[in-house]
Parts: sequence; structure tokens; C-alpha cells
Amino acid sequence: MSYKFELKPLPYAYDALEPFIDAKTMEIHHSKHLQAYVDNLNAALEKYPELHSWSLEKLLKNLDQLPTDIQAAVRNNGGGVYNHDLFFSLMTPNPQPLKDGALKSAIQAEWGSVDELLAQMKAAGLSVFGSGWSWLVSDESGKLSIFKTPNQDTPIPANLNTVLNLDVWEHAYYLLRQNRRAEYIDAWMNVINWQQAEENYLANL
Ligand code: MN3
Repeated sequence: MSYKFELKPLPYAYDALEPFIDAKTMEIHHSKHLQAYVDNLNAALEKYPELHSWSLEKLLKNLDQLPTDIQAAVRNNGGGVYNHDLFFSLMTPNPQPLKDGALKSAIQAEWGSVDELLAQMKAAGLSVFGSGWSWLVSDESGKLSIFKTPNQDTPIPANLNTVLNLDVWEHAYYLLRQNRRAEYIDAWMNVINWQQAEENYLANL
């Protein structure tokens, strides 16, 4: 995927994650917030045709090589596109428990259980001051860790691969849950797409 970036359709209906994530939040999150990141990313890149063949990953990995007048815009809006495309793909209306396999084994080796991993991801998400993300990431050896980013920063500059991510911006939960971020994170745990998380992990082993 490179310029001109497009809004990726949700792989399920806006109301498909009810009652855990409400339809209005999903609609605004996808059709307004993510659309704005897409549009602003394209606007930043428009006058630099030499960047139009660059993938989103390449842009985000080489922010310091971009023209200085668009570095912040690409960091924030390109990161917004990258983070949300992952996040929306990592939720599903038909969640299944994580099956036995490489990801489950790696989680058990690191945290003992999936539940403990989720407790740690929740703690990381709650400790983000302001807006940001909580991540389960893997390094080049397949070792897992929990990662936090502010704003729309990504794990890409740290050479980390996304297995699972959690949006803790207020726009992800405020309509339904106001300030109750912990309640939102607990609800999110009911719609995790573990099959996609495992695919993400295996793709970078
Ligand atoms: Mn968001």
C-alpha cells in the first residue's frame, strides 16, 4: 500500500462488536477519525511525488529522511492509518480463544498465561497518559514484549512487529463509557481476533 492511501473497509459491520464496542463509536472511529488520518496523510505527501511509491511502513521507518515540513504530519497521520488498520483487523464479532501454537507457547513462556498477558496489556494501556496505544510486539527473534506508544507513534522505528494492539485514545471509548478506560479495555478483551494475532506473529518469525 502506498500513495494514494485509501480508507480500508471494516471487515465487519459497525454494530458487529456490540455490546462490547458500540456501533456509534465504531462508525465515528472508522469513518471520521481514520478517514481524517488517511486524508491528512495524502495531503502531506501530495507535493512530494518521489515519496508516492513508498509503503506506509517505509515512510514510518524513515521519518527523519522525509522533508522536514511533513515529518510531523506523516508521523501522526501515517501512524494513525497504520495503527488503526491493525487495530480494526484485530477485533472480530466471532472471537475464538487463542489455539495451541507458536503464539500461545510464546505468551505462556513470557507471562504464564494469556490472561496474565492481557492483564499486563491493560496495565500498560491504563498507564498511557493522554492518548496512545498498548501493544503486544515481537522482535526479530520472535521474543514477545509489551510496548507503549504516545499519540499515533508506532513500534516500527524500534524494529518491533505488531502482534496485537489496543487503542486507548478517548475517541475509542468516550461515547459509550466516558472516562472509564478500564471498563473499555475489559470489554475489548471479548472481541480480540486471536487468529489474526497469531497470523501477525507467524508472519514475522
Ligand atoms: Mn483511534
